[in-house]
Amino acid sequence: MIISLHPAEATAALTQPLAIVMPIYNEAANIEAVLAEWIATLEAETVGFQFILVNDGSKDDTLTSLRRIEAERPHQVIVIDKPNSGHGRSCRLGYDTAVDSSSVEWILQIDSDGQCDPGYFKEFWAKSQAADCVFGVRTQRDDGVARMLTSKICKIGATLLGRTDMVDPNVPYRLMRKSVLAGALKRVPTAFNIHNVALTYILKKTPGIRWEYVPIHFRDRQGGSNSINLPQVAQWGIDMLLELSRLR
Ligand SMILES: Nc1nc2c(ncn2[C@@H]2O[C@H](COP(=O)(O)OP(=O)(O)OP(=O)(O)O)[C@@H](O)[C@H]2O)c(=O)[nH]1
Ligand SMILES: [Mg+2]
Repeated sequence: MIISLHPAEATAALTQPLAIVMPIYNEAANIEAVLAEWIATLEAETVGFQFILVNDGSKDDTLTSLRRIEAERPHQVIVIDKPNSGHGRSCRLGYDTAVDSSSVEWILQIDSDGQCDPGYFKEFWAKSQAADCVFGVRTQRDDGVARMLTSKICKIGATLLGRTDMVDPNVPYRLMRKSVLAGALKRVPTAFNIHNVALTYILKKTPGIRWEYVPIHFRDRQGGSNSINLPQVAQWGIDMLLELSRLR
């Protein structure tokens, strides 16, 4: 049977130690290839995994693709279908779903457009054995100067407000131990928009967390088109600063 689960049902369906949270919006051109690439990589590791695929109100055929993959791999893929609320809130829904599961020990967040190369996962996983957070650092990027500048501005803003180096605060390639993620989520209001930056901010300011980083080559999106424009990026920057200034 093919169903799109509610978060509580998705939590109940999680049975593996590694939950992979993917926010997905209009990625019909990418999603099957991206998942095939990631599943091939993860199956070569010894860890049991399940994807939490958060369809963020896609207007293209993404949901049809997701349902097909879910039907083929019901033990590896869980789909949550919901109206559009943006990358941050979609990640948050995935995180909340994962941390409520007793089987989950680790949460990996990656994007769904193929920018996150699964070739780095082995290094993330190896580093996680002695760490609580393993975050990517986008040292090489194929997605253009505007994206690089946006990330730099994000880093400077978060670092100045937090008075600690936030490294690559918005990186969408991050592996977090459930216990530390659950603690950080309690301090980030669900109504926030830019959840990943807020989470980095809280995690970096929490004493005792063991950090590791993996330098990554961030690819260009593997298909489909960019749906982000300058006014939207400016609005996110404002949201981010307002939200970070509210965190304690
Ligand atoms: N643009 C956008 N992406 C979303 C949304 N909800 C979830 N996503 C997903 O969030 C990830 C990041 O969005 P992208 O559009 O790739 O943003 P980006 O990486 O800054 O830009 P490009 O890859 O250059 O298009 C993708 O995996 C999207 O599928 C949303 O409301 N808008
Ligand atoms: Mg992208």
